[in-house]
Amino acid sequence: MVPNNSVLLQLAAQIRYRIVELSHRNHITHLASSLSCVDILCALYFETLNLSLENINDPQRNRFILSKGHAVLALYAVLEKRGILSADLLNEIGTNNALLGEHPSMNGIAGVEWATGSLGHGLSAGLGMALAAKIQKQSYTVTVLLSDGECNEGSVWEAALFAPKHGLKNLTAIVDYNKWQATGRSQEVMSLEPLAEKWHAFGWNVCEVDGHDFSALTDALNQESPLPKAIIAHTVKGKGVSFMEDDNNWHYRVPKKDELEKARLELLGK
Ligand SMILES: Cc1ncc(C[n+]2csc(CCOP(=O)(O)OP(=O)(O)O)c2C)c(N)n1
Repeated sequence: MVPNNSVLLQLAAQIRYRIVELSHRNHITHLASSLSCVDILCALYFETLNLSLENINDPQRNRFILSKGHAVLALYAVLEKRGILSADLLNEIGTNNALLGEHPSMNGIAGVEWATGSLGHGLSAGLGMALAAKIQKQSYTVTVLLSDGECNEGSVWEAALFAPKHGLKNLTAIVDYNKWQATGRSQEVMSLEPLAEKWHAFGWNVCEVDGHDFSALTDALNQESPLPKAIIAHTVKGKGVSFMEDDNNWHYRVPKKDELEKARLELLGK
């Protein structure tokens, strides 16, 4: 059953707290990058992708690639909430000899389709999968989540050229457009605007949404199109924790004990 918006809000808050807690506990960075895309991942994993423990290794499953691999905490926390990844494994993330590292790696982990972290490669990997599905007449879809800074990479635009040429209507690219990169505002580091027009000019079906609005995200994800789809999701880096929102220091900082407590109060109300 698809959860309603208030249930999704609750799930997203719990997932955000789990991310903050893991960052504090195991000193995992890129916290704000993870918080930015939680609502997008919730819309995907709780509403549209139809992925569960039962079908996660099914050859017909829909594929998802977190191309902005540094936001690994968000992916793993959602997989955990979905019952696909165990809490024990996740608790060890980033520690010595742990199976889970600070970027997604397949390593036999169900739910990770591609090792990412070196920005700019996820879309090409995803379109290869989408092309394979088309050639083999399979009906699965492929969704790739990119960051805005990642769109500085030429390889993203090579992939953007390729997908419409091959009519990959089973491919969706989502850009988590939080307007920040590692070292500053995206607009100042490398202006992407007009971003939607660029994807449109490359031949994609484009829509822009509030990346924290579940209904808008779900509508965009469910839209049928004869073209590959690009969803420009406007987001806030650090979303959900007031003192992290739109503060790029949280790209690298990890929360101290008192900051964890503050975040818990805000997210869980206790
Ligand atoms: C090819 C490559 N170059 C550099 C990095 C180091 N790096 C990690 S995150 C990041 C940029 C973060 O900004 P953005 O990609 O927009 O993602 P956000 O964290 O804002 O969601 C960079 C340059 C990388 N992971 N891969």
